[in-house]
Amino acid sequence: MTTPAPLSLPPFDWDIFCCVVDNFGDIGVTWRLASQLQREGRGKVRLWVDDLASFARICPGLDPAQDSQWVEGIHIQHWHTVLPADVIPARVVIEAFACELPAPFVQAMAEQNPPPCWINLEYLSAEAWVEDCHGLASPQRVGNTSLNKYFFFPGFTAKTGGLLCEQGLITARERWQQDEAGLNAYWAGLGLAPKADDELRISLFTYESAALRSLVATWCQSSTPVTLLLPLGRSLNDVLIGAGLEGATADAGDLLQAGSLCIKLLPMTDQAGYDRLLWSCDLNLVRGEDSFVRAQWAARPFLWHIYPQDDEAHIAKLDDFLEHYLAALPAEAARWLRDFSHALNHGQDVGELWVQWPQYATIWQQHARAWSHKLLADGDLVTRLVKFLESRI
Ligand code: TRH
Repeated sequence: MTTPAPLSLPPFDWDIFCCVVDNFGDIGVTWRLASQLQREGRGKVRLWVDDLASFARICPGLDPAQDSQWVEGIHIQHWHTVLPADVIPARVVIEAFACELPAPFVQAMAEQNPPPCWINLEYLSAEAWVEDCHGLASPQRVGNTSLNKYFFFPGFTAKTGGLLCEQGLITARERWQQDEAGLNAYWAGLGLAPKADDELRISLFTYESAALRSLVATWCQSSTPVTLLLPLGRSLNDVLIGAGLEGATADAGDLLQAGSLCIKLLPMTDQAGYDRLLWSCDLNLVRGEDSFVRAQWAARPFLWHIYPQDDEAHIAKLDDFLEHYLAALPAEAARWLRDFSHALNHGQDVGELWVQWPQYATIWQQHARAWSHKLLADGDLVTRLVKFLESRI
């Protein structure tokens, strides 16, 4: 899958710069964007990444030891302080999440005629001010000239940049979720029996939270079987404590049992593999930005463990999202889900809330499907981005 970079590079249409702040979200979003642009024939893409080791965790085809390489038709460039000689900027330059572009690269942009369109792709947020700032230009002084940098905000409404969703994803999901034999084969591939009628399968990819301990403990006491699909990572310790398995050896592939709860430990896979996990489960607990978006495309109930910020800024962001997400639900179900989301994100005991799952599961399932459909009504992020660029270039 990985091929060494040829000596001379083609002209690029897109340069995307990604600085991995922590975890996998920054690279997760930029890799999805790069892949979609490439696959949908939007031109040649070069992705600059400062941390190839993190990238390789979600992209097994990548060799972190190589400075530059082609993966799935995209040129991956390890982003060092020193740029490769004679680098020519692409027609569109995207700095992800306000990562600062290297000064010599910006200089090279200013020397192009016409200069590239410069986009700052921002973090996803449902806050109201995003609509006012989406698409705004910020003039940047470069030597004797000035370049406009445009703010592009993903979001949940028509006045924002929308959400990343590649063409054909929803059709693929529908096919997957309706293919019972295929699902059974998928579970068998993970070493699991077909899902029983009364069983719940739940994926969990969150940060550390004491709330997980109470949730897992409740699942252990459940009157019906629960299978937890757990990619190894930051949630593991709380899950083990909740299940009373603290200190147990826990390796990818292991199957642990605690009362009614069966825990299947999974290795991290590529992003397509993670999508399939989300599509296959009855409920997904997700986090950050990209897994949060993908859970919405899974059209299944999900709980969002938002990326924690200082001074609780994330709770206001959670509420702004819930304002949209819960709007179409009956008041009682919406209240329950809001309480559940808050308790999860405040690290509180969620056992009592979980007990009400059977009461709200069906309406939540229907809502998840309608929500996924509604989100795409005004087009996906790449469609909106291309339209935006056409109006600027
Ligand atoms: O990993 P995250 O917590 O990432 C982030 C970063 O911390 C970032 O700095 C922060 O600002 C942002 O969250 C909000 O969560 P996220 O965004 O869900 O990214 C996880 C990525 O990992 C996503 O692209 C899905 C991918 N993934 C796989 O590809 N395979 C897997 O097996 C799993 C579990 C995840």
